[in-house]
Amino acid sequence: MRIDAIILRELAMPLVRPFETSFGVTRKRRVLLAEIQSEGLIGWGECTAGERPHFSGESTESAWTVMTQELGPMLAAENPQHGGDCPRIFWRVRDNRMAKATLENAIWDLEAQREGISLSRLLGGVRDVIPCGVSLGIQSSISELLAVIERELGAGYQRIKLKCKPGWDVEVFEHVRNRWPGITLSCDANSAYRLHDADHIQSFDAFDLLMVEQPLWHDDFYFHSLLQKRMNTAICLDESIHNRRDALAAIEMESCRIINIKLGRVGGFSEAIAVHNAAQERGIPVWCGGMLESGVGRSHNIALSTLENFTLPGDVSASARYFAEDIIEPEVTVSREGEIAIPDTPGRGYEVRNDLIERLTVRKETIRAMELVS
Ligand code: OSB
Ligand code: MG
Repeated sequence: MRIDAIILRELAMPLVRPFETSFGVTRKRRVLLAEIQSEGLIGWGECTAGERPHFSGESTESAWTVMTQELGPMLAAENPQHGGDCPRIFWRVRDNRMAKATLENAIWDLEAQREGISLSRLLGGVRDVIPCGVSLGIQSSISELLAVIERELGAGYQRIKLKCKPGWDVEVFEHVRNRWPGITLSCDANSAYRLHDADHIQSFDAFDLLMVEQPLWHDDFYFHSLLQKRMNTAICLDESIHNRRDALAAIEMESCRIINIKLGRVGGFSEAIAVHNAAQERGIPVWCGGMLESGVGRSHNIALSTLENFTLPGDVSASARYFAEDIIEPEVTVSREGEIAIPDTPGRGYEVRNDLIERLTVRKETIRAMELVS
């Protein structure tokens, strides 16, 4: 594929409601989009970095810099045939996986369009609908949270994930379980606990949770393996898993029994598929995480979730839960059964709304080929 232009934009997109995790509150997304033009086709990618480097070391600003100064010029100088060529093109740049995924995923989108097949099919997907869950932020009160859960269950979502932290955990689980004894429930600590909390985390076993996501350090396998040995509830790793090797190490050490796969966190579709396959071969189920994406990133998550071993409901939900207006058409909707239907048109299967994207753009840069690769 000849790369004719790479256009990078930053969009300002307020969330319809704030999203609070153990590491902070997000009110307004700074969404980075890559538009790659190639031989009359356009592929789109979205950067999942947070506004601040609090989930991982990447941020909107760092990803912008790495894409405009390093990855964009490298890619523009190449002639990739497949999305899967990108890791080789980007090999000199260490880390910065969310920045890499932005560009790689746009190439996969282009490849699917060129082949005239859906992105799901190109990836090897096997589902025509995917099961959906929701991730619910920390609320101002338990009664507020119960009202939110009631609304999401009413909408059909198959699994409720509660963000938790010390002081917003067992009491919350108790209220939720008393009200809804049978629902599929999980929690996500985003690394809010330490080893001295081990007894406390173990007490989560009383609430029949599907999993406890990333209770300890963001970069740990070993202490999670000690904790997993003490718990009946499955641990799920999110932040710790950056690639296939990490997944193999975590599975080998029994640090987790479930893996959350996020495209940005692992650097794009190639590595996401590799993590998926490694987990599948070892009997470890996976699900697709979310990073408050706009419709572009959401459509990538939807396609990824069609792979065979994505057997658990993901954090992939309706556009309207996040944004008053999404930048894709149609926006993502979820059925009363809590499922998203997979589009089978070429590429991602959702049109981008160019007029709205233009209106939301606060910064734009066209990237040219690197002239001197040292
Ligand atoms: O840990 O899964 C997480 C959002 C931002 C950063 C990290 C996480 C999340 C979510 C929200 O849980 C998932 C979503 O609804 O997009
Ligand atoms: Mg998580």
